[in-house]
Amino acid sequence: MSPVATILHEKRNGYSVITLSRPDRLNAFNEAQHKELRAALDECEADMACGAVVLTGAGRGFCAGQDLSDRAPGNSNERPDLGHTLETWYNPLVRQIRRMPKPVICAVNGVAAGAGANIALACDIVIAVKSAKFIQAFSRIALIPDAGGTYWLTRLVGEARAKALALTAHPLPATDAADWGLIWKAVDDDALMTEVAALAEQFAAGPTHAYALTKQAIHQASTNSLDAQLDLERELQREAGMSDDYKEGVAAFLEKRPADYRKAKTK
Ligand code: LHQ
Repeated sequence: MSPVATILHEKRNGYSVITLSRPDRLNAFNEAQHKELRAALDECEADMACGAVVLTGAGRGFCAGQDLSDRAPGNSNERPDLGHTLETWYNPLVRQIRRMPKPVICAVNGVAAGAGANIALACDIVIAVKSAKFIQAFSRIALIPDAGGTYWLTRLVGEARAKALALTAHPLPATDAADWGLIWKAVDDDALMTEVAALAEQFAAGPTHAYALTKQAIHQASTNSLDAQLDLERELQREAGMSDDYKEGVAAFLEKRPADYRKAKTK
């Protein structure tokens, strides 16, 4: 019997949709799901025809983090090395999403808990259904936020809210998450995939390399000095300005027509 797929990877016109697919466990991660997700992301990274990646979940949840039945200490004296789990699976996943040279949109279709919440926050743009909740569930099981949680929370909502969310495991409604700037927006439940598809199509038709450079600059902004950031912008803009996409963008502007970046890519 072939193993059951734990993700679905659908290639659409110019972008990919990856769906975490263990709905009976709210798409909690086991090793198979990590492996399959990483392979799908590798494919998206290498595929020149893929201009954006959408990450979402099957069923009523987005992702409940680590599958706890896989990492239960049990009754024995042997304790699981969670640091090893992070080093092997979660940290490479977060790094892979971050460095993806095209926009990654997270379509949060339901509850996002534990590492599931923080993998969503690692994505470039997070759009959630209004009924979704973001839960830093870690303290309930005597752990600390991982998968970048302490990094995303502190930077996105500040120390006061970061500490309260992490220490209380308060289920933050998506509408509050949007008001606080933790995510881009919360939309009506039945509008999620239409909104996300429209955005992915916009990115698919857009200047992919400029998006990659923009991500790179923004990622470095919070740790760079102003001088270092200005230098970085100079270098990245130099690179952007040499591209066929820039040539096409300016030509389209001057000719008062929409830019055709797919055409520019084939030149
Ligand atoms: C689950 C899970 C789950 C297994 C729901 N595992 N089955 C990294 C490194 C290494 C190790 C440790 O962790 C980490 C990072 C982490 O992510 S730690 C945090 C792990 N996640 C959690 O603590 C969240 C656990 N889940 C929940 O608190 C609830 O399920 C939430 C609040 C997400 C949703 O609650 P409900 O809507 O009431 O759903 P439910 O609890 O009834 O769950 C539905 C089913 O999914 C249920 O199974 P059942 O057979 O009873 O229908 C749950 O057992 C299962 N499930 N999360 N993480």
